Amino acid sequence: MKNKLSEISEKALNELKSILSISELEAVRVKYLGKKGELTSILRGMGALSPEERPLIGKLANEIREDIEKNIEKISREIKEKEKAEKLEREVIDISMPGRKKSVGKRHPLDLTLENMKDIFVSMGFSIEEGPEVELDYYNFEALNIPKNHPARSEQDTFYINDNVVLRTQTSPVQIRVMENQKPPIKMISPGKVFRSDAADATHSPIFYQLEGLVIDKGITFADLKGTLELFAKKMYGDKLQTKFRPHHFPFTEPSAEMDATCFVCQGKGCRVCKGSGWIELLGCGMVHPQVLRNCGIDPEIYSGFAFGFGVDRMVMLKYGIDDIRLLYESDMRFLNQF
Ligand code: 2U9
Repeated sequence: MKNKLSEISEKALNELKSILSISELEAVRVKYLGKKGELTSILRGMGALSPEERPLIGKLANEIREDIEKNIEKISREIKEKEKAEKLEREVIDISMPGRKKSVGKRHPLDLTLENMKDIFVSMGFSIEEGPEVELDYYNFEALNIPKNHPARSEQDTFYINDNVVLRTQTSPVQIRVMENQKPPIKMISPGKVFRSDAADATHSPIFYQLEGLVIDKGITFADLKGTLELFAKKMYGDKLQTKFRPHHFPFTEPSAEMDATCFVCQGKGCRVCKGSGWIELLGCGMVHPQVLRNCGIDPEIYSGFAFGFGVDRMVMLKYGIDDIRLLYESDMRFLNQF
């Protein structure tokens, strides 16, 4: 029995020397010290020993068990420490490596320009009004003096939802809704998205931005229109800017005009942006047509007013020298990162 125990002890300690992993270590523990392990079986068979032999063999068996357990514990610690060191080695940080660049969001040039324009109009006492982008044909056309079969309808390729509902082709329906709901004096702008079923090219996009304005009160004249729009242009592009008005035609204003301003790039000398003319077309405008006032329940014998409209995309393109409107809607970071 004694010899058997020494044999087991020697065999176990020998096996433990070549152990490399915790799972191998556990297998050795089970093999010798587990419920059905070799040492455990010996201890179970001790009943057959003589009463003199039993305590001696028992003591020896316990010593061997403790010895094997201590060895297992020691090897387990060593393996765990080795694994930890290897893990740390793998996790070494190369502090000389260049960091990852954080990409920070940018304001879109359309948004920057819109904010700039809105700030100026608010400083001049205008309120900002909004309305639906899906609009009744009545508000988008009829109320603005553009009946069915009017040539202006075919000029504006419209997205029709059905016979009575369209995607608004201008922000003017917002002004109609305000006039229906508010009594003059009215002094408002309506910035927003508009839609036209144009094929996209360098100067056309099916979505673009307009900023329109409306002023209605007693005694409003074309002089108010000129003064207001010239002041706006000077606040936007600088005091030296000059303006001129050319006659034009819109169904919703009479008389109508377009306002040009001296080129803000070359101050009127002539350059690439103004195509050598020294002038840039900034906006359309006019005195609100009496029929449009009547359509909204405002008596044109008592009230008069002026209206104007900017293409905001055009403002952005002129300001930054952008020659293709599609760049404003493609969300290409190589383009957007320049602002
Ligand atoms: C009401 C009455 C009159 C709005 C106006 C323009 C002139 C104009 C263009 C600018 C460039 C459209 O985006 S664009 O192509 N707009 O020239 N807009 S007067 O007149 C109104 C609006 C509402 C009730």
